Amino acid sequence: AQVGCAIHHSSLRFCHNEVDLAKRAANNSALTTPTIFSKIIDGSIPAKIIYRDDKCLAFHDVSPQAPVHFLVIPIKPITMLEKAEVEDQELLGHLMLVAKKVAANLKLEKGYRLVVNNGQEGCQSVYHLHLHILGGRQMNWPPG
Ligand code: TR5
Repeated sequence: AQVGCAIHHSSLRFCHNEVDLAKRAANNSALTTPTIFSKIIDGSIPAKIIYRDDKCLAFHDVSPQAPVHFLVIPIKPITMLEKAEVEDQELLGHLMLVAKKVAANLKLEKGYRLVVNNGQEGCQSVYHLHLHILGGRQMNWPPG
């Protein structure tokens, strides 16, 4: 990735190294608080939103890794799975049920994959909890 590659939409096309992005995010709180996802929630940055309710939002990933790649995020700014609490149990379940509903709406009848990247070694680059839903092609295992 480029030196000085910030985590925002316009740089993404020049910054393809996800591991490098994750390292930068973990080591630079200025890039992570508040995140780009807060701005998608408040509408100040556009996204292709496909589902919204009072607890969460789903939108297409700007850098899709499969024919269908969308994210489901809570409105509540939980930074990462590791920081979720027992009080978030219902919300976490809700995110998965929304993922399934949106996947069905997008006709992913043959299957799909859910991913949660947690922290630097999990390759997390945006510190607002999100589920990745990938589909529309055969997935492989193990992931990289
Ligand atoms: O690496 P993790 O698991 O943290 O995933 C973050 C995901 O957010 C990546 O798949 C990015 O491609 C995605 N992303 C990043 C931005 C963005 C986005 N998806 C939709 N819209 C986005 N905007 C406007 N800006 C981003 N920086």
